[in-house]
Order: sequence, then C-alpha cells, then structure tokens
Amino acid sequence: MNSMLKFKQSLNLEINAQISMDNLKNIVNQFKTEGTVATITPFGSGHINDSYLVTTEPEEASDYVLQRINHLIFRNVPELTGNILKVTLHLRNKMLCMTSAIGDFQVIQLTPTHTGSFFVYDPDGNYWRLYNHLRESKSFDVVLNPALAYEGGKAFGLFQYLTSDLETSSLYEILPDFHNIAKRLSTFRKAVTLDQVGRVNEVANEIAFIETRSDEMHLILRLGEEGKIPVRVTHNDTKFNNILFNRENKAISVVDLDTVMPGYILYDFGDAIRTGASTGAEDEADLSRVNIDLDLFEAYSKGYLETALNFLNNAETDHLAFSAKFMTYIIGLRFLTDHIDGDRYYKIAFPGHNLQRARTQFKLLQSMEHHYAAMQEIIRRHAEKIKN
Ligand code: GN1
Ligand code: MG
Repeated sequence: MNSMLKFKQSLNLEINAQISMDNLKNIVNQFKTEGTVATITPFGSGHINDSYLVTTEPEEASDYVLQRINHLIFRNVPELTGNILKVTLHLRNKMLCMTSAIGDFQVIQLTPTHTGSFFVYDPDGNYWRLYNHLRESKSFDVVLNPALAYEGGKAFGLFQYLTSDLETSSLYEILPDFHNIAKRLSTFRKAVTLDQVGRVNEVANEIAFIETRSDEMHLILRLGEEGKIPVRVTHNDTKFNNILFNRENKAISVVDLDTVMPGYILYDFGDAIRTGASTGAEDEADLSRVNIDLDLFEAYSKGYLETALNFLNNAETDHLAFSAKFMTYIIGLRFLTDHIDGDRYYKIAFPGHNLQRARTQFKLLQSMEHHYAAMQEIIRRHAEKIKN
C-alpha cells in the first residue's frame, strides 16, 4: 500500500491480492446454479463492488453475475441481503398482478447457496453473492439517443411506482445519510482541514466551486425537514448504466439494488439525469465535451413522468430540474472529497481519477445552471400535458 495512505484504512477492497480463477469457481459452486461454469470474466464498471460475468454450459442454462460485496462500505451484509430479497420479492409479486403496464420488465434474483443462504462468506473474509444474468442484456455508460433516455425514464419511474407501496420502515438503512448534503459537506470540510495527503492546495478552485453553491444545495434537505416531500422507497444509485436494455434497446430491468433505502425520489431522478443526459462519460477528461443534452433530458423526463407523475406530489414535480443540479453537485463533492482524502473510497483507474471525475461533474453542473430555465420549462410542459 502507498505509504501516504497509512493514516486511514482504505475502504477499497481492490488493494487485496488478486483472486484466482480456481477460487472464483469454488465460490460459484457453492451456489445452486443451472449448468456448469464455463468462463468467469470481470464485468461492468462499478466503483465499489467487484463483478464478474459467469457463463455456463450447456447454452440453455442461465448465466450469472458474481459479486464480491465491498463489506468495508456495506458493513451489514445480512441486512443488505435482506433488503434486496424484500425488494425483489415485492417487485415480482406486484408484476404478477399487472402484466399490461410492465411489458418486458424483469426482476433480477439472488441465487441461493446449497445451504439456503443468499451469500457466501469465504475464509479470507470476503462476501460473495450471485445474481442471474438477463440474457443478452446490456447497459450504456453514455446515452446514445433520446429513445434510450425515454426508455430509461420509464424504467426508473416504473421501479418507483412498483415499490411505492412497500413500507419504507421494512427496509434497513444500509448507508445512513447517503445523500444528506449537510453530512457530506461536513465530511468534505473535515477532509480539507486535515489535508492528509497534501492535495488541498492544488484544488482551491474546486473547493471554491463547492462553497459558493453550498447554501442553495440544502434545498431538498429543507423540503424534507419541512414535510413537503415524503420519504419513499428509493433506489439511490440510479446511474443510467444501472438500467438493463434488451437487443431492441427496450429497458428491461433495473440493477444494483444495494442502496435501495428510504429516501427522496428527487435523488433518483437527479442521479439518472447526471449520467443519462450528459454528452460525456462520468470521467470525461475533455470538459468541452461535457454538457447537459436537453433532448436527452426531455426524453428521460417524459418517460419518467409518464410512469411516475400519478404518485408524485407538486413539490416533488416542481423540484425535478433542481434535483439534477443537486445530484451532480453532491457526486462531484464526494469525488473531490475522496481525492483530497487519498482515494480511499472509490476504485480509481489512474492517479487523479477522482479529481477528473469531480471536474467533469462541476462542468456538467455549470452547463445545467446555464440551461436551467429550459430544464424547468421542459418538466412543466410534460407534467401539464400528462395531467390534462
Ligand atoms: C458508486 O456502485 P457504483 O459504482 O455504481 C456510489 C454511488 C455514486 C457512484 C458514482 C455505494 O456507485 O453513490 O453515485 O459510484 N455507490 C456507493 O459513479 O457509494
Ligand atoms: Mg452502486
């Protein structure tokens, strides 16, 4: 480990030794899979857990996604698993009763082990789980056209609609205060004061960017405290690449259920726009290529409102455009905090990756600020159209 990181323990499991193919196979074999394992290869672009695609033989047998859960971040794996089982069961039951509205929508499922558990704890202290892989499904890190954005909006709207009658109190709050801006700013300011790895000087502009917007960014927290927006079951990690599409580019599922918890739906809408209506990837280095794409924004909003507007209250609808600015701000803040902290939380692919991600978010936020009136108008227009 880099000696500079001795101050605090890293929360990133990647620093552990590589896991051998034989070990991975042994782990998969503890689950009740169809077929026998053919290949196991790294999969997806998550920053927290490690994922592998497991293909099996014969051809007709299901394939799987094996995940090593980052238990330094998700510290209570039994409760985490309990949340996922509750949510997926609820979704499946609801979908049985309403086949017409859900089209091809499917729910991913945890695979049980031979001993009836839904995760494996290995001798090295790692936690593993196995999901079924939806055949020929794919996801998008950058959204290619409005039709995909529209599909994405419908998918997260449907997810929220289907979970809207699941008791929030039945879910364990796996990462408390996950999108709480007051807490995130306080952690950030502590990191700036400590300056553990001596990076604060080089990010003075980014720190100023955060501070000049910090008051306005308390808006959603305040609306919640004033009781104007309800606590609902929310996904909390609605990156666009957490939506699965089929070959015809229809959205067929929503994945990455680790952070499903009580929260405000504005967080889910905003995070999907941050990643689904940007012209660049989350870590695009060329900031001139990072802007809000109003066509993608409009298409996502339309799809979302068509499925969600009937249960949103006015305060929620009125703040959808703001939520996109908010989520871009808070995720940029977290990337910047991690950079200042010595890259302890997110996996990085190269030195300075977290700073680059933060800068990308800040550029995107500036673009949203520039087009904010148009974003608000788009929401108002589509909400009106659907109501009438
Ligand atoms: C992390 O699991 P993954 O990599 O999609 C993070 C999210 C951030 C996201 C930024 C548990 O998500 O909150 O929005 O990175 N998840 C956790 O890309 O912190
Ligand atoms: Mg996640």
